[in-house]
Amino acid sequence: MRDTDGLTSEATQDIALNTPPTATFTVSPDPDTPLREGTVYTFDASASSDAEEPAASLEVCWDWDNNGNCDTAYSTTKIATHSFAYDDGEVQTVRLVVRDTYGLTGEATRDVHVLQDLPPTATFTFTQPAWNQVNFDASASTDDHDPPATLQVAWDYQGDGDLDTEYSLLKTASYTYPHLGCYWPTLYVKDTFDRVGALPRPVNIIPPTAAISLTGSGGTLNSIDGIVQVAVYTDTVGGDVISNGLVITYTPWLTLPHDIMTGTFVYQGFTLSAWSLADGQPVNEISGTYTITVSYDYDYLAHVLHLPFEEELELYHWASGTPALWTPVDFTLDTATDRLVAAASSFGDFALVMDVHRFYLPRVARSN
Ligand SMILES: [Ca+2]
Ligand SMILES: [Ca+2]
Ligand SMILES: [Ca+2]
Ligand SMILES: [Ca+2]
Repeated sequence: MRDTDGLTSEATQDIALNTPPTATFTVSPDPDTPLREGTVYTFDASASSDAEEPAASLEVCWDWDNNGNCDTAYSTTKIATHSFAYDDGEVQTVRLVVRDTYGLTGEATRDVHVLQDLPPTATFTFTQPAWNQVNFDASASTDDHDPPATLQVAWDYQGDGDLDTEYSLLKTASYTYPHLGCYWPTLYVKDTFDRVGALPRPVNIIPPTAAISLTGSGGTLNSIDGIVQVAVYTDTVGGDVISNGLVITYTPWLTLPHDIMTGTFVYQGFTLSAWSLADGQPVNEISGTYTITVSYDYDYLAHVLHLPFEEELELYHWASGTPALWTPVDFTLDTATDRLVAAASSFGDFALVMDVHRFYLPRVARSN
């Protein structure tokens, strides 16, 4: 200061000047090298500094998406981890905020490059060493990042949406189906990022065609998974044969796919060609009208297989000729005794058909 006389005086005072911290951080692994989404990065702000105070007293917060709002609370802990989703961007910017004890802040940002991680491509083959046994092999499944050996697989054998196995590195499985039908077993493949790819494939669980040739005078036929009961009867009046008939009982029925009758299951094609009556005379050599009665197991079909089947029953007879045809045979359904009764004027190949494909397929979204 200087007064009007030119005299001066001086004084000094310490002014506390505070400066913002210097923010800096490292990222591991290298954020400039694109890595699959989900990779866990370690962020280390330990090298941040301040002119007035030690680093230990500085607080940091992390703004993972650089939207101006910290996603972590301020903390003196300088190390944090975070991972990124590809959906949020191929390049994502992380912002560090460093705060000194006076509340001044410094900031730094780094870009992290992210690669998409797709679900595995599920694929499998299968073999059927027996008609109801299926061996599955998913080893050809692949992933965009993980080698096949690290992929885990699980199986839904029916395609009903419920997994029947745990996830496992083992790529093969085997299953024996308790019931015939067309199933959509579904493979689920999971990569190390827990992304899951799935594939359903249709599998027909159908017994092989049983050769049904009614020969001899016995009353039973051995078939693939059951016994067909056959009975023959003859009505006579005054020693003359007036009526011949067969009763066929099969529980449960076999099924066989029939190319000619597309879209249906054929239950027990049976041949009535060489049955002998008690007197030794072959049935098919007796002229006239024959009664064919087929008994069905209502409880099994309706309550075990849950088939509303009775209205779907059809009886066909194979008519040779050019072209040979399956022709429908009229019949009467006796729901009281669970029998189907038809009259035929000739023997040959018959097929009992249930148009049940609409009901019996498992609940599954068809891929076509
Ligand atoms: Ca400071
Ligand atoms: Ca944020
Ligand atoms: Ca993947
Ligand atoms: Ca299942």
